[in-house]
Amino acid sequence: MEISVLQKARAAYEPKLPPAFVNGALMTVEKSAPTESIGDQESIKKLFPANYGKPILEFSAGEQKKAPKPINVGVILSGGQAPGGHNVIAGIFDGLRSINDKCKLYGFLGGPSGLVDNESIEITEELVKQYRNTGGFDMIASGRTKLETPEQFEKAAKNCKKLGISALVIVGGDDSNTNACLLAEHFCMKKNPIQVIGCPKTIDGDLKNEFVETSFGFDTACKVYSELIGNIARDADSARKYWHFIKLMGRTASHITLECALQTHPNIALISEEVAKKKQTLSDIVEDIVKVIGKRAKKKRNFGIVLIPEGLIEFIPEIKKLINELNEIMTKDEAALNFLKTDEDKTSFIRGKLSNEAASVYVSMPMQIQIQLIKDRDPHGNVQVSMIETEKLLAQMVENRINTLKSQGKSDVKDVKFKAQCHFMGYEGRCAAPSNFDADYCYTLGATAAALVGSGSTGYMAAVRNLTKASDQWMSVGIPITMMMNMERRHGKEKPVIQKSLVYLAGKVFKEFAENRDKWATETEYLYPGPIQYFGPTEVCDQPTKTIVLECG
Ligand code: FBP
Repeated sequence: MEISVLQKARAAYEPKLPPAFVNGALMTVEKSAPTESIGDQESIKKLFPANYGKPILEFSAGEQKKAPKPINVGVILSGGQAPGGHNVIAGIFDGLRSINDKCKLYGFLGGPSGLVDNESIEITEELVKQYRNTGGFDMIASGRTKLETPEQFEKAAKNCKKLGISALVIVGGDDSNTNACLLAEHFCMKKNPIQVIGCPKTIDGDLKNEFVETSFGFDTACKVYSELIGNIARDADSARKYWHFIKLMGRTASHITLECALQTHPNIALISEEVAKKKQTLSDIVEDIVKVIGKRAKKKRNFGIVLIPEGLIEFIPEIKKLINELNEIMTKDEAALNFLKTDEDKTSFIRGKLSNEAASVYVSMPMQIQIQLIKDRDPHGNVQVSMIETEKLLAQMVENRINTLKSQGKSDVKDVKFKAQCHFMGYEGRCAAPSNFDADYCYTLGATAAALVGSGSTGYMAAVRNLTKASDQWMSVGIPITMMMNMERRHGKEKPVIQKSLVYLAGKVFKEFAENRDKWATETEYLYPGPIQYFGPTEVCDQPTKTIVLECG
């Protein structure tokens, strides 16, 4: 297989490991006092009697006395791709080899379904070599099957037994790690000694808390999007005729939009969590954008950049209410809806079932958006926000509003010449070659997962602390997954879940943005971060995100 020149050079990159791994993944473990879940302690304790209250584990260099017996481990990549996944696998592989040369690593294919359907490959030295420091999850592929029923757990146990697997590493987001903990608990209760370890992955950056500083992939994805936004901003300032509406992935949370705003200084960045707090309507948002467009036009700046988080519409209270009603109708009337052939028939059926308030919001939207809002939900029951063209919805509504104001002779928009270009950035960044930060972090996460396996732990998430410092000060830890849990209502039932982290409006990251945004709105102070640099001075190549620096630095 032919590979690019950069890929060749990247293959030779040796990810930095904290000094604790100087003798490999056979380490000394220090235990904290027993822990509590972040909320609903009684309920979580009852649901996880075997795993609740475990201590935090901190690893330090141990003696390199190989384990007497080899361990067979299975790894699963779950959910959306995130840069660095292959380095997690490489870290587990090398870590296991340091425990015992005969340890074997199996990759379950296509995500959690591979474990249930027994589709796997053995991950060999040769295979790992081809994927070190590369982006993507293509070594074993990913999938979104939810691993949550006792039947699936039993199939998983049977398939592990066939391969002699005594530990699983599940690399995923908040939902997948919650399910990893349910699986760990199931095995403990069945007295099945299979260990289950989780790994924090998602470009969305919403799997973080007091114990996990960031999820892997966020760093690289934000850097890729920021490069592209910077390029578009420079084009905007060169042509001086377009407003660019850029929607950014991130599902529910606006962390990606906020980080990209700090990296590029756009004229407008909407933050869903703030929209919800201020209870803004869609027309309030449009009005705010039109105001900025009007002010810039007065300065002869008929161009600009608007960043829009992917999950925005779910945070607008009137649309949230509409989505809740749509979810109910789509569940209750699934058969009737499936019977209808055209999108027009479906949307008109739905309109008839909505409350008056929700129906008036629904019909106010362009037909394309009405159709997108009733597309299939993902296996976790979420609206597939990446399929809703919020950027086009806003650009269209802004244009309509400007035309209305112009027809009323309003002076605010007198100088406006509005032409929009719409973009959606998501898939462009999810499989990028990991930045040095993600390459190092992921390799360390993999090595930590191997150390957790070596120490006989289960129900833990691999984590690395001190990430804003140089890697020689990083600390490798195991966090009991129950510790990050609380109870939340999902699909009408109370469920134990890892709490999702949304943008904290009183936090330093949002404050930094809020203090600067008025200036960025009317001036043209774009920053052009340029492409990720893999080779060169550390201040150019090894910088973590502004988010993590402000939160943990
Ligand atoms: P995860 O939460 O699984 O990491 O997925 C991240 C993400 O990229 C979201 O930002 C986006 O909404 C979603 O995946 C898109 O899903 P899909 O890849 O199924 O289109």
